[in-house]
Amino acid sequence: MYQSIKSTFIDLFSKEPLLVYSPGRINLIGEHTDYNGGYVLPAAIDKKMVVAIAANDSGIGRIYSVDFKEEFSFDIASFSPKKGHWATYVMGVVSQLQQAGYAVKGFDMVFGGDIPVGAGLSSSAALECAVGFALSELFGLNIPKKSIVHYAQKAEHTFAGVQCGIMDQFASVMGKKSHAIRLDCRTLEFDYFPIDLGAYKILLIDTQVKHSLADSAYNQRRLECEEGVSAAKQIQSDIKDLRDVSLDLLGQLDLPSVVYDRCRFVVEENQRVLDSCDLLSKGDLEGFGEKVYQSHEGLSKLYEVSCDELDFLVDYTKEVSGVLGSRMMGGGFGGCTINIVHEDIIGQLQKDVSEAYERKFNKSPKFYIVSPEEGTGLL
Ligand code: GAF
Repeated sequence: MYQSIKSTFIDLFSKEPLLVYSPGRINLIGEHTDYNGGYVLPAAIDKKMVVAIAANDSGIGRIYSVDFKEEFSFDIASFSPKKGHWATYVMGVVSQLQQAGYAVKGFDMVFGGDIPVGAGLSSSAALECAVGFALSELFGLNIPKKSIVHYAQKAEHTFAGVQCGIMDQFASVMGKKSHAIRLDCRTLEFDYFPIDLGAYKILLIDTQVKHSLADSAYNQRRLECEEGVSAAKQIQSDIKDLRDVSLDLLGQLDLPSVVYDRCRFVVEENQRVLDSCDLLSKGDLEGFGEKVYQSHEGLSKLYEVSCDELDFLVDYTKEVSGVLGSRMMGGGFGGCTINIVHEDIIGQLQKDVSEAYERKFNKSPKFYIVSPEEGTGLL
């Protein structure tokens, strides 16, 4: 993959590029907690977005997408968002760096990778992070890695129009082999949490669907959480985020039932992250698996970000011995489930799930066995 991106670059621009990568991510548990000041447990994976880049003298950003087989150019000195177009993720990061006072000059870029798009593995965050890191390296900007995380997130807000939390970009940049990142999304304090699942593997099952309401529903969930926080502040003024709200306090608030359900999910999910870390530290994989199933139940019934395909896949595994836990992962409305599966049954499970899923939805799922890997770097 790296070689083909590099040779595409040389064919198009007739010079040697700098090559950088940034990975996609999984999340073991802690969904929709990041923008509520809570905890998450993600990891970078061995699926990457790769950027080949070199400077030009023309003040133009020239980008070629290997996957879309399409070129796009913009004037570095004057440009605006192009929502819905892949180039907006690149331009969003350039814009953030410029606003922070970094001198970004003209560049030629080719990007591509093996993170499936729309599968909930954060291909867009990986692209943003790769672009931030590539520009920093190319122009000697020395941008700290945590700032790249921040600019990539802001690019998503301003140029893609999704009010995402910090998890995806943080995991992509800061990932570490064999470890998850236990991240406090309010303070950004984190530690690397060793992931040793013994004979169990992390199997992602890709529904191959991405329902179109995903972005607007995501922003809507954020607003519902903020409504809960505003009501809680009336009673307890030191509350900053849903992370500070107890179930007890939540029960005292006069909230519309939908808002109550959303907030209840977040409060419970946040606790599940902390409990899961305790369980994993003790090697209690069964206990962790139960938390994973509970997480899905909440995402589906209270937070309502699941869909028939995801629910089907999770329910299917409940009958299979050798699966410890399963849940939808990421923003929702499609993408992948994450499953903790004994290595001896993975082959059979894939076969059985494929048949059942095809019968029900008339399409085939995809499977990826993944493990925690290193974050953003030079190739
Ligand atoms: C998406 C967002 F980008 C993340 O910030 C996070 O909120 C996630 O959905 C849900 O946990 O991936």
